[in-house]
Amino acid sequence: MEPEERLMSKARKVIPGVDPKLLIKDAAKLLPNPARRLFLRGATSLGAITLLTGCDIVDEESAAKALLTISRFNDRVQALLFNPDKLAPTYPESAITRPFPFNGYYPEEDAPEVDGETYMLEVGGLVENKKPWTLEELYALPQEKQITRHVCVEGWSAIGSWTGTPLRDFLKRVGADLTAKYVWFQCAEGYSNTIDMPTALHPQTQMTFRFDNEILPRKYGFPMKIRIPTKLGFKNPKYVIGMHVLNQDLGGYWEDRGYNWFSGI
Ligand SMILES: Nc1nc2c(c(=O)[nH]1)N[C@H]1C(S)=C(S)[C@@H](COP(=O)(O)O)O[C@H]1N2
Ligand SMILES: [Mo]
Repeated sequence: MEPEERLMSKARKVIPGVDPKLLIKDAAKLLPNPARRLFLRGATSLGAITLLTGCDIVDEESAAKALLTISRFNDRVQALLFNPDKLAPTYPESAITRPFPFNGYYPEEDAPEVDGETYMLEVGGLVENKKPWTLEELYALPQEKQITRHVCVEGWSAIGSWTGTPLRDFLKRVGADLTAKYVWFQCAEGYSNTIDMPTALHPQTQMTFRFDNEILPRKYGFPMKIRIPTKLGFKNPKYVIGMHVLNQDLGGYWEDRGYNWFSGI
């Protein structure tokens, strides 16, 4: 199904009294500057919004379509603005949020229980060495710690401590084609997501094995998650069982449900 169709099939009823112009302006506020400023300056009338998004906003459906256009505009602009060398802020130990929130598309007690003894990380796609990795082999990789902020679109953020091996070192080690466009992650419970190669190669993008100096607990993604401090929470897959280097965008759980793809912060 195309994202448009997905969105349309999920579109709610028209809410009486909701001003489509305000709705679009709220969405545009999520754009990074200077795109936000440019967009808001142009979007001063409904006529201008129609021109910018190509949609005549008459009901919830056309508003959703316009939002998708803004989201894609957002993706393009953010991909252009993404600086592969710019680091996300780091924090002292004292800033760590305790307890750190759990989030998933299900309650915490339904989080997958992965058996570390039999776990194998599958590595596929455009890589020279497709040998699967045991947890013991992964734990033997060089590791570093980062204390960074996790931002979730659902409206919370928290500072955590994650330890693991830089994803770019792992990709080089397995002979990944670093000119490929994407890395797609598969998770134990069916979650998945795709990141672009510049993000995969960002120095702070990490294959994480420990949280707060302890073995990564079940709720935070045991045995391995991908920590990306330059991306929103949903772009940080937990319970990762497969990693595939691809030139094709396979999307992901939330990406397929209309969240904007790039989702940088
Ligand atoms: N496998 C998997 N990874 C996932 C999710 C999920 O439901 N399943 N939720 C995402 C979302 S929306 C957020 S905010 C973070 C939450 O991570 P945390 O539980 O460590 O706070 O995980 C992300 N990665
Ligand atoms: Mo999230």
